[in-house]
Amino acid sequence: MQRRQLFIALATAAGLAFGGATQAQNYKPEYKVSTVVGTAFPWGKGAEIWIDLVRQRTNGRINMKLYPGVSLVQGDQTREFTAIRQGIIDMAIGSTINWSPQVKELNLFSLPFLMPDYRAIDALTQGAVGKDLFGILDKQGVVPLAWGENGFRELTNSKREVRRPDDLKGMKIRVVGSPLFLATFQALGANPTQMSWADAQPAFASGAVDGQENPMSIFTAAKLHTVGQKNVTMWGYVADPLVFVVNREVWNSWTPADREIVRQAAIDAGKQQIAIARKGLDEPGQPLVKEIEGMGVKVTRLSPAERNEFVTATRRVYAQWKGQIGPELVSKAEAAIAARK
Ligand code: X2X
Repeated sequence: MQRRQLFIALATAAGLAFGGATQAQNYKPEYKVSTVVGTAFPWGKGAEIWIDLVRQRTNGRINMKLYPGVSLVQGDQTREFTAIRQGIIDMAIGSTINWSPQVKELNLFSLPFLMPDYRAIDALTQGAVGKDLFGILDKQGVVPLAWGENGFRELTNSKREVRRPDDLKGMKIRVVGSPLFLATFQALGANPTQMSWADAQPAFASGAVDGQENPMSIFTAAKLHTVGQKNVTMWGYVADPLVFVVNREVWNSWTPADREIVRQAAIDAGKQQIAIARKGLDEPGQPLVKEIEGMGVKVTRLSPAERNEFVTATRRVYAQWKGQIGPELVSKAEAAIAARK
């Protein structure tokens, strides 16, 4: 090596080392990751996978820490999205339901009986509609990276078997998030009440509310059968995807290479998380449902005609909210679902 070349090589190495050090100085010692539920749930497991992948792939440059129970916003999950924008939260895996008060288009997934099966969810999140929604989130000031899944939300209660809308009459049902949930349950003749997840569990235990709707993986991990929820109706009326996001300023503070690592880790974690969320539900015989029946829970499966009564009872709410969400986006979603493989 000639002296000049040697000099360049040394200067480059020093520059890299120096650059690395400056870079690391801009990095925070810890990045706060918000979720509603912890690692006993598929949702929290997804966060754990993301955190571990990022730590490994950045050699610890990006150190994420999980704050479950939306503790960074005192348990008020409908304030999570605003807190991410403000930088109170650095990173999050959030449910579309919880962010829908700020991002009205996310109500799409809460339109009653829009998505008949898992392939319908995929047709939206993995297709053009998913891209549109990421564009909307981006415009609202957060950086969306990947999709995950909470799941199809089934109806549970402590009172009686629910087979028809009539069975819901006067039942006090806990819901979260946007007014669309209130409208849906009012249309069904129930008495919905909005409440955070933190407040809901004691309310089931005390009998202050009769019922709720959540994915079966939440039901089992939270042991809702031990707080009186002895009746389950498998109606799959809505499903909430999860979204992996980063606060915009935090994102901009990272090197392009590290951004790519965090994005790819979110995509990988999201895929694994969705598989965990569907475990026992998207396979023949639905072993998770059998497990729940084994806990002394009455599980009701609706015939197509029975399910249709719930669909009919909520059609007006669907039509009204299609207008509020954006008729174009909803029509695009309907077409993607109709064309699903
Ligand atoms: O509060 C709920 O029902 C939960 C845990 O499913 C969400 O955060 C949407």
